[in-house]
Amino acid sequence: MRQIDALKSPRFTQVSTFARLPLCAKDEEIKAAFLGIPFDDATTYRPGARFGPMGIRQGSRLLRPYNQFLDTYPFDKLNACDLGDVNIVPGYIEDTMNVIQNNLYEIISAKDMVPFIAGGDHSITLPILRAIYRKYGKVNIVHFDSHYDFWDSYWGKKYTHGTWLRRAIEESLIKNAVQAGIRASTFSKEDLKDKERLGVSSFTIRDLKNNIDAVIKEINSLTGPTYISIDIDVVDPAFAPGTGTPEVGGLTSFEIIEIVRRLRFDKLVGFDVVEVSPPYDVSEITSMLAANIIYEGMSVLSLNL
Ligand SMILES: [Mn+2]
Repeated sequence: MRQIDALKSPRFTQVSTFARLPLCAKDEEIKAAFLGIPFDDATTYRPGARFGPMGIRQGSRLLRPYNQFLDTYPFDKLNACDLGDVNIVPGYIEDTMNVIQNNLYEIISAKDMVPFIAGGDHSITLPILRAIYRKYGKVNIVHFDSHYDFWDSYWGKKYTHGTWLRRAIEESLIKNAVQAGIRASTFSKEDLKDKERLGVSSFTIRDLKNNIDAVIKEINSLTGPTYISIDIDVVDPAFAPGTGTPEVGGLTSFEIIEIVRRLRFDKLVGFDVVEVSPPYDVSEITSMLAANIIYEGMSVLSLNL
C-alpha cells in the first residue's frame, strides 16, 4: 500500500518512460511525444531493434531539463510525454505497417504534435510516412544513414528495412529527399544511378565529413513540412555498436549530435531514430546516443515555440 501511495505522489515520476517524462494523458495539450515501435522482422542481418524503444528509454534517464547549447528547456516548452509503444504484430510486416499507420494517424490527427519515434528497424518509416502524408500531404525527408535504403527488393520482397525509401517515393509521399552519411558497399555500380532516377539528393560520408556546412545548408534550405529519419548506423560502430547493419568509417557521436543541433525547419512534422539494437550494445552507449539525438531533436523543435 505504501508503494502505491508513493507512486501517486507528484514528487515521483515514471522511471520507465523516455527521460522520466510522464505518460501522455488524453486531454492534455502536447507539442511532442516519444513513441516506441518495437518491430525488427524486416532486418536483413542482426536482429534486436525490437528492444530499441526499451533501450532508448533506459539510455535516456540521465537527460536533464536544460539544453545549454540551444538555450532551451525542451520538455517544458513542448509539454513532452511518452505515448508508450505501438502494439505491432511480430512476424507479419504488412499487418504491422497497417497498425503503425493507423495508430500514428490517430495520434497526429487528434493533436497538433510532433512524434519522436524510436524504432524498430527502418521498415517502420514507410507506414509512418503514410500517416504523415495523410495529415500533411507530401513532406521533405531528411535521411541520415550509412545505406541508401532505396533498393527495389530483398529476396523478391518489397517491404524490408532497405527498401522503405523507394516505396515512399513510388507512393508519392515525398516532396524532396536529402540523405547523408552513405558509405556502405553496394551490390553493383548500376545501383547508384537510382539516386538520379528517384531524385534523391545524396551525400556520402566523405561529402559530409569534408563539408558538413554545405550539407546542413542544403537541409536547412528545404521549405514546408519536413520529416527526419536517423538510422543510428550513420554513426561509426565505435560510437554506436548496438545496431543491425553496422558500417565502419562513420560519424562520431559528437558529429551527429552537433548536426542535429544545427538543423532548422519551417515545420518539423516527425522524427525517428531507428535500428538501435540493445543486444549488440556495449555499456548502453548506442542507446544513450539515440536518446540524446531525440533530446536534441526536441530541443530544435522547441526553439520555434
Ligand atoms: Mn542503415
